[in-house]
Amino acid sequence: MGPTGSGKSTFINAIVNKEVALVGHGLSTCTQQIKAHKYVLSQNSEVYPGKTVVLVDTPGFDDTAMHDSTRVFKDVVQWAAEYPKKQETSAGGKNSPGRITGFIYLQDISQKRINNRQNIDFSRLQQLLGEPGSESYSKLFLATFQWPPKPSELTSPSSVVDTTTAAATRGSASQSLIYQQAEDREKELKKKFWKDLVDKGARMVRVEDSVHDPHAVLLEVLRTLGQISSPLNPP
Ligand SMILES: Nc1nc2c(ncn2[C@@H]2O[C@H](COP(=O)(O)OP(=O)(O)OP(=O)(O)O)[C@@H](O)[C@H]2O)c(=O)[nH]1
Ligand SMILES: [Mg+2]
Repeated sequence: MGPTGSGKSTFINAIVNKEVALVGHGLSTCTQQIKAHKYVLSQNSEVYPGKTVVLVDTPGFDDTAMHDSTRVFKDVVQWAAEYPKKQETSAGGKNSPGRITGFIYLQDISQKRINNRQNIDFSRLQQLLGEPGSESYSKLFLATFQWPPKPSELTSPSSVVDTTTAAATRGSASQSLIYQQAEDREKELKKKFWKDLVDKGARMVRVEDSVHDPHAVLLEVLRTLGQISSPLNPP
């Protein structure tokens, strides 16, 4: 889940390593309907080898098609309840009742400001998850996405011998600044906008290709969820 354009569909494609979800490159919202994408973990996976995970792509909050977060939450809960019945009909088998095992909220870390609507969405997330102390919060992963590339090592000024090297140094200094600003925004999310959620048990996770790519994040989420016994039962 998350704001429109935060990269939800891209995130799913990166996990599955295939273009299963449609990614939008224009200004208008892309994903219009909730859609499940099944992903079978490899037999060598350290977490749940060979098991199938259902990744659910949702419309973005406050998108140009007017889905607000309350509506998306409601639709997802209803969708999850009905999903096993649909599987039963198509596969002819029996499935356990639907439940949402965990939420990943994606935040584009390159976004320069948190707007009022997003701030309201964070409060709505709390309404959805209920009282502090409930295990529900530990099933919420607040993931920052679209990180800038990690800056390469800066060349020391003494080694600057020509204009090409000087330009490269300036370039890498500005890369450094962009990266630093993203890290500062992450800190601000933690201390301010996501403080209540984090204090109540939600986990922050960085999705950064060079360090912690979407697949690694999925494994971390599954590992964590596996240690929590009760299902998430939003009101
Ligand atoms: N640079 C960069 N661009 C990204 C990244 N992830 C997504 N994008 C771009 O962001 C745009 C929106 O990506 P989507 O995956 O469609 O976003 P979404 O959250 O599914 O959007 P909606 O379906 O409208 O809610 C596309 O142009 C993507 O290529 C990333 O990690 N880095
Ligand atoms: Mg999408």
